Amino acid sequence: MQTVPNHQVDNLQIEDDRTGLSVECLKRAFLDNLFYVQGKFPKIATKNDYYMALAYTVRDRLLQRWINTAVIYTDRASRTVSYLSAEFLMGPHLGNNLVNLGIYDQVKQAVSELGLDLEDLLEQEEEPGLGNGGLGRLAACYLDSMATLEIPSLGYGIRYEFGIFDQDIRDGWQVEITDKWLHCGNPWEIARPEWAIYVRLGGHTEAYTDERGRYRVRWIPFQVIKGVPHDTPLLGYKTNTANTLRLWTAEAPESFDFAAFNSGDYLGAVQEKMVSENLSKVLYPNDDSSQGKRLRLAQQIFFVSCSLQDMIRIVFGQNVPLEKFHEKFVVQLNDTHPAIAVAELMRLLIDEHDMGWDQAWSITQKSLAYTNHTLLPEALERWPISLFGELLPRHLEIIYEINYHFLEEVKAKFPADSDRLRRMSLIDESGEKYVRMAHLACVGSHSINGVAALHTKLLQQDVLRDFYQMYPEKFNNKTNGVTPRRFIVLSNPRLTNLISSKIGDNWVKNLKDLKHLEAFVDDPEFCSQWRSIKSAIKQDLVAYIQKQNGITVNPDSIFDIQAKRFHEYKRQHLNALHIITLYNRIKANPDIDITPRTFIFGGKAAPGYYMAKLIIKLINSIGDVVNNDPDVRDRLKVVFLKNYSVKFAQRVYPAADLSEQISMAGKEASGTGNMKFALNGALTIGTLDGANVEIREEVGEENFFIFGLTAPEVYALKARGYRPLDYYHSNRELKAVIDRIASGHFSHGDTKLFKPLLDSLLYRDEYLLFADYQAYIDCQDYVSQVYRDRDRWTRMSILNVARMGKFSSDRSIHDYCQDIWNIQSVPIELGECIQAKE
Ligand code: GL2
Repeated sequence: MQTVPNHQVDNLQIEDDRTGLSVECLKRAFLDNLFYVQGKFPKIATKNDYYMALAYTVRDRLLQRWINTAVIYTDRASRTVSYLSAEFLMGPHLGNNLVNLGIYDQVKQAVSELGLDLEDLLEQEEEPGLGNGGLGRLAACYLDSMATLEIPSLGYGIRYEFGIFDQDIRDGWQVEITDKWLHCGNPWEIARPEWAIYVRLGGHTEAYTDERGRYRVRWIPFQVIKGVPHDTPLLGYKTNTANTLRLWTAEAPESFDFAAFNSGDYLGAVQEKMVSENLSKVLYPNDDSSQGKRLRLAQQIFFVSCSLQDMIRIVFGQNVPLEKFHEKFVVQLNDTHPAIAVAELMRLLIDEHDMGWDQAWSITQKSLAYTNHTLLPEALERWPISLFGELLPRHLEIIYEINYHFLEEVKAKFPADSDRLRRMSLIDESGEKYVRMAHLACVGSHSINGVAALHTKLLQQDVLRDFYQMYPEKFNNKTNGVTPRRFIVLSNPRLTNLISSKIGDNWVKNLKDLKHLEAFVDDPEFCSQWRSIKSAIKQDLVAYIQKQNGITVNPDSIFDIQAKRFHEYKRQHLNALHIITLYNRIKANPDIDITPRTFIFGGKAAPGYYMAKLIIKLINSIGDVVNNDPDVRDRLKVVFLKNYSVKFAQRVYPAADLSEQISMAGKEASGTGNMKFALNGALTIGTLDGANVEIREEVGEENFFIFGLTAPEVYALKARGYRPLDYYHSNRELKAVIDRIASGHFSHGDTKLFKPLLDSLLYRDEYLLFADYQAYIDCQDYVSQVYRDRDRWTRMSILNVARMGKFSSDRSIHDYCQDIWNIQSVPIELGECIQAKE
């Protein structure tokens, strides 16, 4: 950056143009950007022009902090967390930046004085949907917390041209539409072509002896891809720290193969460019499952190699010797998607930087830490050796060598236990050979953590048991958290204001302070304000549903919401069985007294996941019947809100009365939606799964609706031999529900449509819906009864919010810093960079 003399920095001109926060200054800057960046004037400007002008106005204010932060980190060579993640589900940036800069109200006023509505402009932002669900959103919450806690950090990932698909619903079925989030440009990022990095793929290796007589390996690749970083500043809440999200775009090293071009083969010349760019084209839309596709492995090595090489560039740039890589960087692997980092860092240190094996291994292990996010066997990544070796021949050799040393260690610790060697090997040799990425991550990291207490326990007892016995000291738990900035302050301003009017606003940074709300739980005025806020937010959602779905919803009904990815283990269909149970009761007795409910669903299914898509169809079909049956008399409504996203989630969480967290125990690693709902005053109906266990512990069991089998009970039942048909035959209401679906009642008489789903329940029921059915229905009946006592419900809601302090991502990040990263905060003073230069 060019040095600016001090007298000019203090000069009002600079303040006003780029950094000033007054309403007048914001207005001027906004019009300036409209003119100079968008090339428009108000009469012909589109809404998007206005959004862009505002985004640039806000970005200018971030840049001042971002550059200050970078200067200080560089000068001090600060220890830095690299968070490697194939997904970052950031959500819209504008609103969050306004909150974190503390200028939401000024900007609202500024645009309103220009005749515009801030909410309208916020709506305009295309969200970067670069993630599937919880795992990607967690990464985003963690970046927010790291900036807020002033922890130097870099988020590294892929800048997918197409993020998670847009979901439309046609005739009740999910239809996928490509997500063109970049079509109007992205005002938040800055491309850094000068820091491009080259990544090799394919080809073969050759052994040679170097000038010092050492055995070395040379990798002759088939293809080289160029990675171009695109940086987005991420500002902490009311701090000057702005960290960086660095996402890589794949390009061909040269735009044209000139040899092919000159020989007239134009298309052949462009071919390489197209093949290369494919790498960062699209996000794989599978949540919690892996399909072993070549392009996916290529994406993983691409972003991991770019990121590690970038870190090495930074290490050299800050005059840190490479032997101290692990002192400068700690690299957190967000699931196994970046686990190839173990082999890639070894390769970089040994082949490219001349280091010996032992030292390289020590640096690798000290640098890397691995977070596991799943207990589902289908999500544990493994790559067929043939595919792996073809794409990454050198990495395969390195993995074989790591495996050799590792199995020697296992033999030494557990002599004469060949079965253990087979189980723990980095290579699965039971049939076709595979590389096991979770094993690679465990062996190459100094820390292995789960994301909720129960999840970590189950990893230790089951999925990673051998590794726990081998390295007990590596294992630790870090219960997930969510950022209160986006998920209360931004998304629920009414609740935020009420809370702050009573206890001040410290809770935004210290979420445990919410406990001071408990003092008001018996204050009738406060309770009535609490209730009217929920009611007003529900009214907003009613209007939205009316507009989007054309369904009229009763705002006084229980807003019973299940919003998350569609997956059989999450059991949206158990929720559907409850709806039909109530419907059957009404059909049998139209005058029955039931508490009115609105069942709201949101979420996408992986495009190739047939059963999940059939569950979406079932819910929509139930809605079509129930919503239009005169017997129901508006006591039940079923609403499917299409295209669930972060933007949308922010609208939905605040409106919920009841949060559905009903996965089969032992399957949901943590869940984070459960936290966002409870933080907004919803009560939870849930199983003892994932973080539900800890949420219940915190809010008190009397304020949580628990039901169903526990994880050990699930295992025991399965071990005994589970027979869903027995439940079907012995439970009258359950049988009536299944029969109602089978009869074609929800499918215009078509008895085949839902047969695959019914058969899967009647003859397998892998996720034990039938076993949990009665407990669920009983619990829901209890919910309906409690809801009628409005004072009691309000009290429970307040206590839920007051006791959610543990689930701030600030707490999670604080724990990572202490137990895994060994890193301290680096406060940023504004202006220091300029003074430091003088
Ligand atoms: C997940 C888990 O399924 C979910 O329970 C957890 O809260 C998040 C974040 O830790 O990670 N694992 C996974 O693969 N996805 C998740 O959401 N997609």
